[in-house]
Amino acid sequence: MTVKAFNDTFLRACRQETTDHVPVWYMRQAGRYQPEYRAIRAKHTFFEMNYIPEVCAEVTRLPVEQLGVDAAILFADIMTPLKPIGVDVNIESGIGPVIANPVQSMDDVNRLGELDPDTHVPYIMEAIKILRQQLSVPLIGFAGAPFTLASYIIEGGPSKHYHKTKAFMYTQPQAWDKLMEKLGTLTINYLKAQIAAGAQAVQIFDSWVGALNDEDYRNYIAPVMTRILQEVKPTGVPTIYFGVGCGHLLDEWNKLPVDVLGLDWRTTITTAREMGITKTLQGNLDPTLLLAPWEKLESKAKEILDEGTKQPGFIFNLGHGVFPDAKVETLQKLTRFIHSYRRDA
Ligand code: 1CP
Repeated sequence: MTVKAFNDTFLRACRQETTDHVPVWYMRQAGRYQPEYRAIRAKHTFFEMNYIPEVCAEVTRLPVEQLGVDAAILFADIMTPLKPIGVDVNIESGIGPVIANPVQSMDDVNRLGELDPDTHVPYIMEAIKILRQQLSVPLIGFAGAPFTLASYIIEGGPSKHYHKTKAFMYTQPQAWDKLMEKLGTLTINYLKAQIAAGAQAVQIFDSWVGALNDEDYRNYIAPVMTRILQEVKPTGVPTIYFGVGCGHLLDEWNKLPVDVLGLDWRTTITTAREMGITKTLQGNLDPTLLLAPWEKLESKAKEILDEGTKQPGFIFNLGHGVFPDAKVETLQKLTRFIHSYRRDA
């Protein structure tokens, strides 16, 4: 086996260094759109794929080998570290996380345990170690952010309006604070353990925090996010923060001690920069465009590249995860297009 030279383009972009091509990876780059994934998934439950480090590593590598992306993201779920602390969660096909014992009160919050990554999720650390031996691109570790984790724990599963979550926040502020403190500590411990095992960057998914207005974000969420990011900072590993529909929160996000902000397609790269965002930006092609005719997809991708490359520190990604009905060939073609793009060319 020939060992490929390590491609550090993604890490250089995180640090706002110049790169010879625009680095790209895709949220949900491992998943149901891949026939190989579906074949492995047919033999295992979602969490079994997590528990067997060789399977986890294989699924993580699949899109790197198949698409040629510039980073790998560990195959797990934001719910993975919640199971060991007493959240009875299962990942159901076509739905997502479903929780049998949703949190409704302070007593429920008090019952949640503490995560000790080395004893509770040793398989994740093992998968990271295996991957570091095998990959020639950086490995991104990840965690869910407290609000987004709380939304599943309180709603009991996926939600549209997060009204139980927000009602909990407004009506039981002490229990909410305790929940944020516990989930904050869990996130810190989990990310630090992934970094110690070899993760070279970490992304914190706050997918659903856009349900809050900026004042509520400032009061209820910014303190716990600041604490998490400050704790991770001394590791020197780049941090990425992502959420859907969060354009109205960008001023708050810009104050966080984070390196990279992930945008969805509702906010253009130019708008974010005009708002004064100086951090590396990651994004932001609408994943639905993967289903559009190639010319439409290509022209939007070019527009994003033209905007992104106006200054160093840009990582191409989708504005949210790949849908199961996307085609592998489309993502391959898009990746080649991004890699061949040169500004002024
Ligand atoms: O390549 C990768 O990105 C795979 C690793 C990965 C990641 C980073 C998975 C596997 N899930 C996640 C993060 C995750 N999980 C997020 C944050 C990103 C996002 O917003 O999409 C969220 C919100 C979840 C929760 C979750 N897990 C959902 C969404 C449900 C909802 O509220 O709409 C779903 C469908 C899952 C299950 C899941 N996780 C991952 C995969 C491949 C799947 C599909 C599971 C299957 O095969 O049945």
